[in-house]
Amino acid sequence: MPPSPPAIILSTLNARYIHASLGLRYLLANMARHGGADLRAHTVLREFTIARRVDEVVAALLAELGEPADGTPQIVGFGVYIWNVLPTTEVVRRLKLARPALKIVLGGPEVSHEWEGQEIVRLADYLITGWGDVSFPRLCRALLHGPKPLMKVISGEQPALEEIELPYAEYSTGDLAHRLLYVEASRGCPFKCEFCLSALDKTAWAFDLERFLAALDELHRRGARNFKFVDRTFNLKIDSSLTILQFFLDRLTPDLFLHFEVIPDHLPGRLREMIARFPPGVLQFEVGIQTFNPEVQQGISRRQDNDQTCANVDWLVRHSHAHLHTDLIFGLPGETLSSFAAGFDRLYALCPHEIQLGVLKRLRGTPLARHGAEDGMIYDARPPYTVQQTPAVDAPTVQRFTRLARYWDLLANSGRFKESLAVLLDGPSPFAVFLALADWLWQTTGRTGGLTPEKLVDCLFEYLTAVAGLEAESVRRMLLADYLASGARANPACLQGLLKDRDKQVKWSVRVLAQRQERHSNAGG
Ligand code: B12
Ligand code: SF4
Repeated sequence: MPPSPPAIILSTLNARYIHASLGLRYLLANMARHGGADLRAHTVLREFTIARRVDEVVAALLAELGEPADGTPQIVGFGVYIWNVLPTTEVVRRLKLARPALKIVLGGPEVSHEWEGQEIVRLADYLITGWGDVSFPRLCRALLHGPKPLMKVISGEQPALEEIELPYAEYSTGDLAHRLLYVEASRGCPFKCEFCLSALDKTAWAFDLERFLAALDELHRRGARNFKFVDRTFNLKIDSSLTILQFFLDRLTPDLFLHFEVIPDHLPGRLREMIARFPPGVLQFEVGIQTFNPEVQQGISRRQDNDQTCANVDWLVRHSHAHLHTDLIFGLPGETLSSFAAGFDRLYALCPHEIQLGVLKRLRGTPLARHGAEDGMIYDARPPYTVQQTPAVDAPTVQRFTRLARYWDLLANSGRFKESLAVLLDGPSPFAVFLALADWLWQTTGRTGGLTPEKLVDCLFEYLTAVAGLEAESVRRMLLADYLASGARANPACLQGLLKDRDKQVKWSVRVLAQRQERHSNAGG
């Protein structure tokens, strides 16, 4: 007998394969407790990526649904996010055309707010806004066994966290081996930054630590070594942060990797001591700074002690082995190009490992909506709703910055041009220098995509010699060291001849690297 088709499919289009959906695993893990054992047995999880063609997603789902016995209802639940709402809308449209009786249930942050008028909501049968852990199983139970739900839009129940089953057993062996494992010690955030969806949360709710760590222990026992915490503020309750870090310190191995999002101005001594105990390569912190401009911070209700922030970033860079990703947002209400530049320069001086440059987005439901068109804030109407212009920054400047951010990723955040950029950006305003380089790159190449590492080497050579006026031979040596250290092995035009005897060059670059690392560790005290 062929296996009977599932009654319920949980599906989503992830940003990339490496990102496994934690939200859907919560729903799956709670099917038995809040829907009934029979429901769990008839539910499957099917993830795709946004790179997959819509017709292939539809075909895969239809094949999975098979031909149900007469009258048996089937349900597909979609997790809808800013990165997948457009293709998911098409998937839903085609599924409903192919199988009108299919019940489509939506959930996720993109359809939890301002859902009125959204095409995907119009096409679907049901929408659960907010948390779906308990409400989705209950809705499925009602759809399969009655009574028929009265409302199309259901406000997701937000139970005490003890009533939610943890989802970690739903990570498969394949997930453990190949994907980022998202984990969550707490939900929500007590802060109110207006551009952020978490500003809508009343507070942060913490899962019982003992229960959470037991689940992590089980994951670790199954071989998981790569954990990405989705907690909005990992360093909110220091006792919990310490317990979690100690848990990993007790299981320290060279392949362990931990990612946390932290607020920048809260790093008390005992947390510093704990962080300092981790060797290189284990900790990665995402440090949201967003802006150093106090007026802008006030305008978006973001509380942040800038001096404390700088002191903490400086301490982390100098005294810990944590890898720091710091974030800045361009286009916040009241931020000008020059005030942003001042913030960038202040951050750059602290030498974080990466500065991630984002452009403001007006996420559905966020309080940022109060800074609207009547105040001169213009956003793209399509996802991801990026700001187009503000009273302080005109549209060409936003586009100019967007190009700069792309070049910054290629040249700085890629880590491919460490030596060369350090020399170029050494001066009173690294931002101004990089902006000039970005403008030149745009004028010269006319594109921000499809630039190979070799093309970038040649562009930088031309810029550093012809525009910045640096001496050609020393520029060549710097670029060569960077190029070899990056591991690339093709043939940029400006390095012709120098790459002939590769073995010799590789040894030379290893020596340069060793000297550089020595310099870094000395600088780190
Ligand atoms: C992991 C993550 C990512 C991953 C992608 C993950 C993936 N699966 O592909 C990466 C790092 C790529 C990413 C990128 C971005 N992200 Co992101 N990301 C997150 C993060 C940190 C965790 C998501 C998560 O697992 N949460 C935990 C689970 C339990 O919550 P949940 O997913 O919301 O699921 C619950 C409910 O939504 C609901 N639910 C979910 N699915 C379903 C399905 C059904 C049927 C039902 C009924 C209910 C339901 O029930 C779940 C349990 O209660 C969240 C912040 C956060 N802590 O939530 C931001 C978040 C989702 N991201 C956000 C944003 C804005 C972005 C970016 C645009 C940021 C940027 N670069 O500017 C990019 C876009 C990427 C792109 N390619 O375009 C916003 C989302 C806004 C939105 N409307 O979707 C969030 C909420 C952060 C914020 N600022 O507030 N992100
Ligand atoms: S930006 Fe960070 S601190 Fe501010 S509300 Fe969002 S999660 Fe909380």
